[in-house]
Amino acid sequence: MDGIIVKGIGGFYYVRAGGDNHIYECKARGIFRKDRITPTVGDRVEISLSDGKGSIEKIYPRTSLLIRPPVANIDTIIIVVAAAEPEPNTEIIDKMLLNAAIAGIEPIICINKTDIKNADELTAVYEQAGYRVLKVSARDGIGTDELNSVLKGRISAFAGISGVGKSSLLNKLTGVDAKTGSISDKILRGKHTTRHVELYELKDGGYILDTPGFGSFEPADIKADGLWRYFPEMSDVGDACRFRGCSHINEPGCEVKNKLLTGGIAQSRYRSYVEIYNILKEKKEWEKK
Ligand SMILES: Nc1nc2c(ncn2[C@@H]2O[C@H](COP(=O)(O)OP(=O)(O)OP(=O)(O)O)[C@@H](O)[C@H]2O)c(=O)[nH]1
Ligand SMILES: [Mg+2]
Ligand SMILES: [Zn+2]
Repeated sequence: MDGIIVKGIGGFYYVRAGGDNHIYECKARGIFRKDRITPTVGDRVEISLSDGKGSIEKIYPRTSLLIRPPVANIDTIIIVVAAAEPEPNTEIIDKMLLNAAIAGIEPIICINKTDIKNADELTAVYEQAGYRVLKVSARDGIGTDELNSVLKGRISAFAGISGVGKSSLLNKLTGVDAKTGSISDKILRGKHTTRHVELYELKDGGYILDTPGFGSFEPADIKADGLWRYFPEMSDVGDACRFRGCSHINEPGCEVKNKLLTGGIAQSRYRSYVEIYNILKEKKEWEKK
């Protein structure tokens, strides 16, 4: 029987399989450990049943694999941002966009809490950069139909820092009561509300993953000199600079700088570029030692 791993806890994998969408508790066969393959949430698998006990027999090839959070076959990363409370942090957003691009997964920006503040400026920055932006309010149910149609039939993951409303959106979309918490609760406890990795089935088909609030950035295995290619609004001009191999930081005749001056690249986006460029450069220097 074929299915999909929707949750993994303490060596057990929970596989949704069969026509009735039953969830089977399964163990993984030892062969996977030998081959160093770890069954991962999102994996499409073949399971067998004996005496009511499930066993994962086969893991089908993955289309993508994220390490943090560990999840396979994600089609779309929904970067959830709040229009306010907490204030959007463009550097964190840009790092998440980069991480998605490196993983080869399409990112979409979803601005929540538009009932508190309009998000026109932020929307303009990211639409100009070439990303798809959705404006929603989990509280008032605004924009959730459009979000739903984007997610339909795909496996998607919510990413975003704590308190932006990932779990609240998930509740709206699935009817599942994922844990939500008020910001003050979180500050008091100093902890995130959502802790484990789980795929939830959407009402219209497809799966959504609620991930613990994360905004960290691991300098990935890309070179500083190729970073600009991951910024869509730079990738179309970065080859036209006066100097080949232009870093778009200080060189004269830089087309990226020109585009920045004429407003074709947002200041905040360019700031993130320089910041990440420096992180990647420092990492390389450090590795040389
Ligand atoms: N005004 C307003 N408040 C919202 C909206 N969506 C969520 N909230 C509130 O924001 C707070 C945080 O929401 P959560 O859904 O727990 O946020 P989260 O992103 O899951 O946070 P973590 O699990 O810690 O990563 C809660 O108090 C929600 O009620 C919204 O659209 N408008
Ligand atoms: Mg949550
Ligand atoms: Zn340049």
